[in-house]
Amino acid sequence: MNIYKNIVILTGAGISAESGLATFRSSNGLWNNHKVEDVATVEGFAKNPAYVHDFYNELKLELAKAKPNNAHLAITKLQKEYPANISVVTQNVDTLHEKAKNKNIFHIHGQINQAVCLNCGHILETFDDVGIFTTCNKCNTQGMMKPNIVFFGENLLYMDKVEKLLTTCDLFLSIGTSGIVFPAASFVQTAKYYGAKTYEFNLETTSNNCYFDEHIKGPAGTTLPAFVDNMIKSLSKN
Ligand code: BJW
Repeated sequence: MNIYKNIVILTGAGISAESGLATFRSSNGLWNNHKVEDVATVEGFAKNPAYVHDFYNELKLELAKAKPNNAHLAITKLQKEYPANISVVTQNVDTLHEKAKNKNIFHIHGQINQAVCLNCGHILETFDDVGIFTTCNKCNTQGMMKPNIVFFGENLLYMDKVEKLLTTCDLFLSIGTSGIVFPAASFVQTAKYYGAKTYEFNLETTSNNCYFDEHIKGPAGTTLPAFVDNMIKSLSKN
């Protein structure tokens, strides 16, 4: 195995599945009983913010209880024991990467434990309920807080930084994402174009499969720790 210097790890809902969290597009998916357009779009939030807040307040309770699994912990090990710049670009709004003590985490689709004030841009960090009566603790405006979740039609967070990481990485790992949602779905293409070796860890082959050099099929909680151990072992062989 090569020795890598700059590694980007893209994660999706599948990395949290073994922590008991539902993915989005499985049969019992996260949006079960809810229409995507009602709870995950700018228009849905504008139409009925109270409904959207209720949805995310409920999800927040569930995510707060979840614990990181072996896949999150494998990233911790890699970041501790492998001498490279290793960034975690996550589409997940849960905080399992933080709970596993991963470093250099970029939540491109937002975070469940944050709300953003649409009046002044202040980010409120809380696991408590947020709603249409919440007052911003910076500008004191009431009713302008939005869950800090990137809805369809909104720009992603940290994209300038992420673009730089993608164009300079020599290893790109995609873990537990269906590759359906853009622009995250195109990150592998960018990384590959700029010369990175690309790996996909998933239960199944995704629609993005032609951009991956290697597919590692199976639950990430098993496949990723084995892969990380091999990477660390390869250091002593070089
Ligand atoms: C395991 C496993 C185990 C299970 N081990 N694996 C270009 C072309 C077409 C459309 C667009 C485009 N560019 C932009 C768009 C529009 C849109 C889009 O992508 N639409 C598509 C649906 C076609 N994108 C946007 O609007 C984005 N914004 C944007 O592009 O801004 C610029 C712009 C603005 C205005 C106009 C045009 C452009 C924003 C996207 C925001 C996504 N937000 C969400 C929801 C947040 C709300 C919520 O939390 O409820 O983020 S969508 C949802 O999907 C969530 C996720 O982060 C995201 C990705 O899902 P993920 O993580 O891949 O989960 P799943 O369930 O799909 O897959 C899980 C995978 O894990 C599966 O493959 C399993 O097999 C696997 N797995 N267990 C390993 N144990």
